[in-house]
Amino acid sequence: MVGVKSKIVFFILAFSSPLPAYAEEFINSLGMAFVLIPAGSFVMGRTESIESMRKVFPEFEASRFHDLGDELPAHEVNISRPFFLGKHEVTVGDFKKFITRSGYLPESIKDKTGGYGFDEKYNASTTIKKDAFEGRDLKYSWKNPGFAQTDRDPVINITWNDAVNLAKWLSKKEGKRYRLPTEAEWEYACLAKTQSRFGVGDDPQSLRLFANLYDQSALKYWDKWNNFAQKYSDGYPFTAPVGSFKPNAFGLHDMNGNVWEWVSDFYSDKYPPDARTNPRGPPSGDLRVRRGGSWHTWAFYSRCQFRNWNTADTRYTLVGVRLLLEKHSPATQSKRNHQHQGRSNQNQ
Ligand SMILES: [Ca+2]
Ligand SMILES: [Ca+2]
Repeated sequence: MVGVKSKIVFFILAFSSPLPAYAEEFINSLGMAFVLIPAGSFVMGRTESIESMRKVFPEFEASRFHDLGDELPAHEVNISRPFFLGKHEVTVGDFKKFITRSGYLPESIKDKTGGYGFDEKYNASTTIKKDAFEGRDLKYSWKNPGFAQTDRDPVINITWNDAVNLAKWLSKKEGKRYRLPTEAEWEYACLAKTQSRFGVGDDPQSLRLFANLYDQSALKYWDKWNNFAQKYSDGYPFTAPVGSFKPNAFGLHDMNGNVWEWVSDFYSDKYPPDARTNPRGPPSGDLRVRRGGSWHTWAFYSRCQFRNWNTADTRYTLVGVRLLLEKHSPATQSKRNHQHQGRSNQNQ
């Protein structure tokens, strides 16, 4: 049943951009907002040299740059169809509605191993484990990452499988097709028609208004990483309520930082060299990709081109998701066809 609360809203973008003068926004049955992203082409992967990056990130040792080979080769990608993408990361409140209404058991609870959490007793000089995060532990889950979150904060400690099940449940409920974005769709949306490091600029210190990253406000918890923190305080040592920072030119908030976002692709360590249309990644693999960095991530790893990965059952304090809604709903079309065929059979 299509949600009665669903509605289409048009709003004026209050800043100049190469985009149309208005963007289309869709609000789904859980109250989640989706922004229409136009079709288009872009260069996927890193175009700048390591030498150029070293000047911008002088605090990083050489090995960290050598690990960026999976951002190559830069290649042209065509996204042939417009799509709706979550204006925000999925929130604790969104996920709570999903759990309550569907009865779904998140993987950290179902497999009885729990999630990860921030150890509030952590002290860098005295904690033996030398890590502020502990787990897996049954006391941690999407409901409790060890620090306070509001219903508007991004949900974390959810697995790739949990994210996919949320999309499947919404699809069935609304007769539409929700899914995780592909890596290509995610990077295209992050860049928002720019060719830049962050989609909202190139200078890491320019992200103050755009991204919740590892900043001065986090230093009292992790002072050993002073050199890598943003030079300013963004006010959020942990997650921030979604939309606390300014959007990119597509109207998307928190593409850089706040939480890593699961995408649909299996991970491979290099891109195919030729141009592609709507690439979906390798057909099989052991790892799923996550994108965009988090509240605990340095700007270096929050670039639109950076790729990270985990197994599909990983749950962690830095990883959440943003959903994609297909503009044209094949699920609805397929259901109609099926019903039509069923009636035809009955009549024969
Ligand atoms: Ca922060
Ligand atoms: Ca994010």
